[in-house]
Amino acid sequence: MKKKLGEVREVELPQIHDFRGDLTFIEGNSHVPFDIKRVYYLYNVPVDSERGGHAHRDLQQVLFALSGSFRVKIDDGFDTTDYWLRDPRKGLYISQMVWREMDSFSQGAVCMVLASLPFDEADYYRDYDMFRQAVSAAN
Ligand code: T46
Repeated sequence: MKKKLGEVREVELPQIHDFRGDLTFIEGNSHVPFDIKRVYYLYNVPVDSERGGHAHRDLQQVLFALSGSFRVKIDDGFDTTDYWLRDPRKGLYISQMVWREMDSFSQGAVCMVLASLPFDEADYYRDYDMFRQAVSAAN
């Protein structure tokens, strides 16, 4: 039986709606399944840009489209799935050991990412074959 090392799932956040507009909030270890150690965001992204193209050894993240939309292509070493992020209340949780690529950014799209760890280049698999070898080694 195949042993997946990673997990991907959609996360839905609370929304407080009144006549002044909408408010959504995020609490670590509650709405996202980790302590939030870092927040970063992608903006001024050209519509033909391709980002990602890596996996992480330990890092967990949740991605949100705060504005606009984009596609996240997921590969856990066995299966591939495309997700579209376009609703600021709905995020995509991506655990360690999941390859992700992002494209099809709409004009003005803003991607906010909540991360479980500080930035560490050593945590990245930026070579797809090395990522696949690591998944195979665990099976
Ligand atoms: C991911 C997707 C969604 C830093 O110095 N600190 C940081 O916190 C980050 C995220 C990046 N950087 C540096 C590393 C590179 O020299 O910024 C440069 C661009 O990073 P990268 O090419 O990894 O950017 P993306 O958009 O391809 O990927 C990023 C995250 O790195 C990645 O974890 O899942 O956003």
